[in-house]
Amino acid sequence: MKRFLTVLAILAVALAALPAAAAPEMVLRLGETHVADYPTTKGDMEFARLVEERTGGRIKIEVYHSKQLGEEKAVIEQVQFGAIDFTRVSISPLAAFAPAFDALQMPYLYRGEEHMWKVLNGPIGEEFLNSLEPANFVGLAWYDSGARNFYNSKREIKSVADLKGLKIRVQESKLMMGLVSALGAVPTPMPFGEVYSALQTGVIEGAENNWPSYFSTSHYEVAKYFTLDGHTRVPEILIASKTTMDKLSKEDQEIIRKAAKDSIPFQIKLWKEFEKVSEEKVTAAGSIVTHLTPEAVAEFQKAMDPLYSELKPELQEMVRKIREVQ
Ligand code: GTR
Repeated sequence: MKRFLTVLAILAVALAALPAAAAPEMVLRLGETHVADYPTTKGDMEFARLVEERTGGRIKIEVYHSKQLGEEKAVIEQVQFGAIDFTRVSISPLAAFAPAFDALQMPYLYRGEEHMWKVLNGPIGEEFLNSLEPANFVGLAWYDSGARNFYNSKREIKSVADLKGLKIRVQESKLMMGLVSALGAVPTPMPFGEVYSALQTGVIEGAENNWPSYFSTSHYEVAKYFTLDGHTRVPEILIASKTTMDKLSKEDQEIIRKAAKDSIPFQIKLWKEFEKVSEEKVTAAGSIVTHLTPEAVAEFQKAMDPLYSELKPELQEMVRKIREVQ
């Protein structure tokens, strides 16, 4: 009995010495459309982990993946109102709230991936992150999203003519509607989560996205023709509600900004790995991948000319600056 009591006493002393798990003072929410094991969602989670660690557990960010808080556009609206604290989105739908962002997602704008990162990591990228405040957002960080390509259920696309008349789903973005129209196809804007069944039932015949999204949404099961036309590189962005940020101390705002930036290399690394896995998986599952000839690429690029000439002068000026970045 005595021995038992001694053990109990030791245990009690040991337990009392353990630091109590601090309950967070603030729990914030981040909305994400992708599933939990998607590289971008893991980037969000890394951001949340860094914030929690660097605030000693005072600020906890809960990541609601798989559209639990709604589709992309609806979540952006709620972040604008301050009802949701953070989200990670493609800049395509964000451009409806901050039109200058169209300049960053013009077709065939970047000479390649390296050029895009030079732009995003330089003064232009910083200017865009800071430009969101009048719309009540705080731009935190850029994430990788590869290049977007067309895929469809009907036929191989080897030239612009092959796209003619195809009903192609686009994000809720005017620019993307114009892009698809310029190629002679019929743009159909629709939330991301509705694309699979729309392809399956024939409401649409195609869509466009990067390898990871094509794979992770299983669109490859219902649209097996994938053409590597790389029409756009659309960066993704982590944003906060300015309403939320304004409630925080300057120090905590800084922790959040830095944590977001520090999560970028992690997201990019996972992105690269998952791009490869996605390509392998869809090919093994029977997707037919078409590489364009240089002539066909030139034809796709030429078809985009009207989109550039229709841009507002200040956006044309931004495009010029982006192209100058070496
Ligand atoms: C993905 C992107 C999502 C969403 C989706 C779409 O590549 O990561 O945020 O914009 O495309 O096409 O709706």
